Amino acid sequence: MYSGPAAAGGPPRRDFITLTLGPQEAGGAGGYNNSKAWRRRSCWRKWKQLSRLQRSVILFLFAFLAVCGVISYTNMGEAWKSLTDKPLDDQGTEQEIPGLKLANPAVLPAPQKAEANRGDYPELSPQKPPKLPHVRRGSSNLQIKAPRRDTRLRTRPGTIRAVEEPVQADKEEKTEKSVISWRGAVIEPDQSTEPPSSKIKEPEKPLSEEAEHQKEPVPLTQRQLAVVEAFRHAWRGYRDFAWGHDELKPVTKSYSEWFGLGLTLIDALDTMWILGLKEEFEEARKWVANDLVFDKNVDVNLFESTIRILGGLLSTYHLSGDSLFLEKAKDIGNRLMPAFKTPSKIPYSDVNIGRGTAHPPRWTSDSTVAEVTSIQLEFRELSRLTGDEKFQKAVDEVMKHVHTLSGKNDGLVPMFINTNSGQFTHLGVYTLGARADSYYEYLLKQWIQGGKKENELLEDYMGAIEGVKKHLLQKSEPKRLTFVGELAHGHFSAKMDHLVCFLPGTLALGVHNGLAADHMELAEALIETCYQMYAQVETGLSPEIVHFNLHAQKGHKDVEIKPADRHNLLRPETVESLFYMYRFTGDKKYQDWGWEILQNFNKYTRVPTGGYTSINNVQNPSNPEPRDKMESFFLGETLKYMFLLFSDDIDLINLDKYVFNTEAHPLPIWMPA
Ligand code: DMJ
Repeated sequence: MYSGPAAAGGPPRRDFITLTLGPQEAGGAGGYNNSKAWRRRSCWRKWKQLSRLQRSVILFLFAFLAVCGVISYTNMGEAWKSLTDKPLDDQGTEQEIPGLKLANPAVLPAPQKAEANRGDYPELSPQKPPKLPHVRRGSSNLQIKAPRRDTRLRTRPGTIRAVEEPVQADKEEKTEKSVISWRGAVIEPDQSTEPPSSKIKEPEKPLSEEAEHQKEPVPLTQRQLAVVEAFRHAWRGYRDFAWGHDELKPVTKSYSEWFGLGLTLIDALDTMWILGLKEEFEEARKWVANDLVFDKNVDVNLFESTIRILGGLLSTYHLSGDSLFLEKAKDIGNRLMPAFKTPSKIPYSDVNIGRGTAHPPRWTSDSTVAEVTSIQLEFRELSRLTGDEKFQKAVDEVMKHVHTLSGKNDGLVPMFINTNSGQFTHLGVYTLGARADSYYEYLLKQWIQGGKKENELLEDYMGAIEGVKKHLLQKSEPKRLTFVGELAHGHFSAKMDHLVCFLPGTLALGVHNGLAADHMELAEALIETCYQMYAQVETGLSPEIVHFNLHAQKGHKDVEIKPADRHNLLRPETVESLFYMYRFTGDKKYQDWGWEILQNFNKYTRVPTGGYTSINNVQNPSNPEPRDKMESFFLGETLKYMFLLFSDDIDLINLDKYVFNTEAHPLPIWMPA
């Protein structure tokens, strides 16, 4: 305690008095006094007993701490705000959050801190999807999945009703965009997807690396398992007797070459992926990596090698995310480009991929219309992936040219086009079968691929379907089956190729994408006809070509078969359309029809030592006459569509994300950036 003026000039006594006497004084009689008033007085006494220097130092320290406290409080508040204002999915690394670095990390609440630091752990970071196979469904542990970026629920239960849900959901989505699904019939071409021209500028990633969602594995159905078994059986034959060659000859346990490029193996890659056949896929991948060489002095057909090889490699790249397949796709894509060096820019049919030369068939300078107009999905996608416009430019030019050509009949095209003049030839003959079929298919599919913005494609497609209705549709007797015939110089022929059976599926796909509702009625009628092309035949398998009866005759069915047409090549078109019809309607009869067809393939075309064979006579169950050839599309298309048909999982190649090329290789629909 300060002793007063009497002590002035004497030694300062207060240090000792205060520090030593205080408590004793307070407790004078040994009693304990802890009252607030006493404590306040005591502190004040202590403070007063300090020297001025001591008091200044203490005050300075307090002031300093107070300033630091204010600064750090402000920064922490900002950091907190930036964390809580951002959606959780957008919160990336610390560096991305302004202010967070300045804050004292130790005081941040734990969950946000963990989220903000995800970038410290690459395996958890959304920017770096693991390049490893993932499990999607059942045994399909090959599939790469990008980590979840969007938490919206997409999983659908595996029931038929679940198939109907997307129709409803789709309707709602489309209402927002002023587009009505097939039950409506309004087209709004201006969807929110990017135009191809702007998508082409930058190389793209595979779809598997886009925002995808994890979902519960969907168990395979019994019928899907039967397809897996069939595939394995077919693959065993190919592996044992034709490995690395184009096609298996299962009866003679040998192989045939067409291009010498392992056609069956490449065509089957994405089917193995989709079926979840990991070991088979890995083995085939090794062959692609080590043995697939395009630098060969060999003539290949532009169309066939585009849809099977380029298409197969691109889709496998998308499903697996494995850049090996993109590299191979680029290689073959570049090697096919000389085909477009023609006076008219309509490509030649054949290319020598080793020499870089191209030519038409020896007997003509014509190309087939379906061939030059059914390579677009693949080349356009190659441009999008590589950022190199030349592929897309070349094929778009063909479409633009064909759009303007005369010689069409209400949207129906002739079968040939001349590579010098660029004009249609052999005018007056119209079919939806061989040589014209996929022209119509690709009009619609390119329009879908490009985000429904290329109006000329849509116009040509809609016009062509009107042409089909006007000129080619008839009903048979006695069952009144609706079928698509042919027109030759004004004369109707009741002939229909099995190839035409792609049409119901394509029509249904168009309606799913907002096109006229009456196309769905036509699709339903036509798929019934295609099924009858199997059901009315002795083996339950369709011939290559049928003729329909236009007049009722006692004892005659609707379907007549000429001796030259009674072979079956294991073609996919009917199964393909059954898949689309089931996906969009959920009507189980389509699955049942497909199941019958699979059983008949097993009964009449399965070769015990491995593989399936095309047959010569679908009308003779006791001897269908094996032709000793398994076409690559049996693995690339027929069994793939079977497997998809028997699935209730609409996300198993979601048709709002992928469009199948004409060889059943799914390619992504271009989404907005
Ligand atoms: C396949 O190569 C393709 O589906 C093509 O469009 C038509 N021919 C076969 C299948 O039948």
